[in-house]
Amino acid sequence: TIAGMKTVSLIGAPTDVGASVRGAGMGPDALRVAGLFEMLRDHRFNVIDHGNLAGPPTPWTEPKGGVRHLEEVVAWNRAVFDRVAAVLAAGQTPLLMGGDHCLAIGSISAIARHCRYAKKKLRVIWLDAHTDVNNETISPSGNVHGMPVSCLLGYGPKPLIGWSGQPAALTPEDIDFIGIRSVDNDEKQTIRRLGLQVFDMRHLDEHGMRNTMIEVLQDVDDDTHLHVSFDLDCLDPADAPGVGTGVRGGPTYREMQLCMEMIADTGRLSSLDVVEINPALDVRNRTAELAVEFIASLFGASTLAR
Ligand code: B3U
Ligand code: MN
Ligand code: MN
Repeated sequence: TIAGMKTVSLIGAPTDVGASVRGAGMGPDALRVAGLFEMLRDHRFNVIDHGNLAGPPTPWTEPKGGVRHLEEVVAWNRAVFDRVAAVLAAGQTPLLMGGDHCLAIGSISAIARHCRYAKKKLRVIWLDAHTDVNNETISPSGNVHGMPVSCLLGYGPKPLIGWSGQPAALTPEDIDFIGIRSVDNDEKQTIRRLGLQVFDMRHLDEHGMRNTMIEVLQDVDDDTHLHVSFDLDCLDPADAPGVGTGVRGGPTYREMQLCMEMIADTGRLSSLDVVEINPALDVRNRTAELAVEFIASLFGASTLAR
């Protein structure tokens, strides 16, 4: 189950401002249609749907200075930051419904600030096919959804840095990546330089999800705020076709369920991003429905749980 808190606050951020493929802005409603609210309520959480945040439309212009749509990315993340901060201050559990993954900058910056005041250790689990550790100097695309980790570590476009009140919201030890199978060449250097903990698909193949999660979760304790940033392209596109940048060879349905259940078992899950669902590319809302199944497990709904 989740850490001490019984009220889950759904926050919709309907934008594809950090992506290059249109459609992730429809993610929040896809999750609502897939029954996210009802699922959580049926599992006896108090749930508040805050509706959707407002922000600028996506201009679909070319990158400037290595970044696409910087001004609009800042505006959306500001809205996310403020709402996530308010939800945490009210003692509730924020569940950000994206939107593309650039929104993790606002979400995790607010969480990092909260953790500093609440004297909690922040641990982030990044479920993704990609490491999202590009920045404006190395990104091949200029899309900010490939840069949130870098920004949170303190390297990236100036207007996106330092929101947590510290130069960096996270240190490299605070974050573990799971399911990785697409990393750009310059990202590889950054990963090595910073010593990022990347559990790629090869690691999962060789060690299995169980051993991997034991390692990831070993130092989670009562003072830990566990945040999961769940990019649906972590899954195999055969299971989750509704994503903009799918990469084949992801964890199986069963492996991902186990991952979610083992996180749930810690009892420390305290916030969640669900991002990159693209209903324009989906098949009968399958990807949002799958997301709701995994979120159920993450919130403690294992087969035999009562
Ligand atoms: N690494 C590539 C591709 C990418 C990253 N995140 C997503 N796609 N969703 C980039 O553009 O940074
Ligand atoms: Mn991502
Ligand atoms: Mn991804």
